[in-house]
Amino acid sequence: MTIREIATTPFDDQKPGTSGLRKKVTRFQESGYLENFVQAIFDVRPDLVGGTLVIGGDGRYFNLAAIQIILRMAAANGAARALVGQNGLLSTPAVSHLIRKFETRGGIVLSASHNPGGPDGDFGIKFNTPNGGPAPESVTDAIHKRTQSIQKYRTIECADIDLQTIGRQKIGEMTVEVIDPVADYADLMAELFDFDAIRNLIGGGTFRLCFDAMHAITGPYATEILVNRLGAPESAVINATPLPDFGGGHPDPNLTHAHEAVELTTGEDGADFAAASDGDGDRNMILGRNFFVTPSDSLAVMAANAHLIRGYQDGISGVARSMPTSAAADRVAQQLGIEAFETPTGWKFFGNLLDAGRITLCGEESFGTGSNHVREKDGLWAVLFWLNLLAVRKQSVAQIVTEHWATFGRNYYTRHDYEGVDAGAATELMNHLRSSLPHLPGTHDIAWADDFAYEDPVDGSRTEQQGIRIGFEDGSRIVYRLSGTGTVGATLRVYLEAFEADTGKQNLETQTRMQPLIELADTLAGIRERTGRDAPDVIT
Ligand code: VG1
Ligand code: CO
Repeated sequence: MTIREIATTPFDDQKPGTSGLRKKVTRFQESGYLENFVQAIFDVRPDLVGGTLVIGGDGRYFNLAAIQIILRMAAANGAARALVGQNGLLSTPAVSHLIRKFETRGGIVLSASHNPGGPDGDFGIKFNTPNGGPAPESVTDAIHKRTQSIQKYRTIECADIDLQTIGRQKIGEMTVEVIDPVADYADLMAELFDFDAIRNLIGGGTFRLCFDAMHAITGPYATEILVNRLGAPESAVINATPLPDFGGGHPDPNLTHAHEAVELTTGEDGADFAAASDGDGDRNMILGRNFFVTPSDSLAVMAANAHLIRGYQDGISGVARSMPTSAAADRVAQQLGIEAFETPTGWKFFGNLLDAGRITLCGEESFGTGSNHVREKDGLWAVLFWLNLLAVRKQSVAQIVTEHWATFGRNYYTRHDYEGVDAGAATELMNHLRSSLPHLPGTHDIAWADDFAYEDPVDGSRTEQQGIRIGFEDGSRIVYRLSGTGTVGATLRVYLEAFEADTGKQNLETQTRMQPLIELADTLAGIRERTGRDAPDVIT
């Protein structure tokens, strides 16, 4: 087989965002677009020559075509071996686990996560480093820089690899191993959690659970783990077949998009437990009967109860949360006498802390929780953690969370998203806030205000302009930032948090409780006026 060098010219929009490069499928289908980015990865990671690479994606439209292109390029660039999920499927946490388990030189994840799929939807690509985690900014910056001057990419002429059959094939000198996407991951879960206890809980005949895979990657994983290994009825996993367009849905596990799970838990005879995950399987939403656990609370509850779970029974070293995530986990860390970290949005910022053993658990308000078992957030891991906890504590989801609030106080929390707003108007809004920072303290009971910057305590790297934070005298907080994962216009995220220690006031409806802060968020930033929007598109 002949290796070919194809002349190409740079694209000016290949800067990775919060989690890899995400664009419309149609952009990725342009000749050379995917190839340039992939070649840039090989150009800045010379250790991939002679090494093994994990490759897989969430099954969305263009996944299979992209994998064939990447396999040819990997062979042409001298990789020795590629591990590929059967049918091109691998969840993001499973990729992370495989990189670590087989000590590969990295992995390529094909996903645009919760963004809609299909020919008119979104696609994405991300490189993960040998620790299993998303590449840090030093690496994504290098890849981006390389895309700006790229002149050729390498590929090989050969027939498509058969991705349906498990086993070994060859492209030139490179071995392609098509592997079971689920088995290794399911084994890891069985090590961390008490499957016997969970089986007793969900196989007892009275406990009712539902997992919504949203026609995305977690279907096969949930079926193997919850049904085959833990004895849940097959009907407990809904929308279990991954589809290239996610059945036309929006695979985002929140109260708006995962409404089926919400409805199943609503009412007096609602299910005891329901959960959902996103396109690539790294997010989770946890629900009890008539009860929604905010992701920020979920992290805090996990930290407070980790010692009850087999994989964490020796205690946790520390906990980290992304900056916009509520401070609920910080209160737990304080009581446990462990370190708490506040990082910029995006899982890549947890990697160093996990590698250094400074933290065991970490999470984001955006329905992401995880631990040192991999270097990505992990949707099914969170579901199993909760099921294990319910089995051990023999209480309902609502009881566990309300007891948690009684002990630590409640951080009321909500996020308001304004999607697809005019990019110029969004930038002006942020600039206006940035310039008003020095004048804010002293007005509206504001105690402090800043533009969040993070200095990584492990490698000393500094990341600036990560969101405007406004803190109030009573501990409340408003955060504004622009999304780094969207593909159309700008998305403004407004994060609101208020602390309540009084148990008598911990059961109010969140939006009602937060109304004064919501109003003030608009007054300070001029959201309605600047975006022309009367209300947010999504409230979580
Ligand atoms: C969003 C979330 C962020 C998360 C990122 C990737 O980013 O807010 O917390 O890490 O998505 O998650 P942004 O920049 O749009 O706010 V996933 O499941 O899309 O890989
Ligand atoms: Co995701």
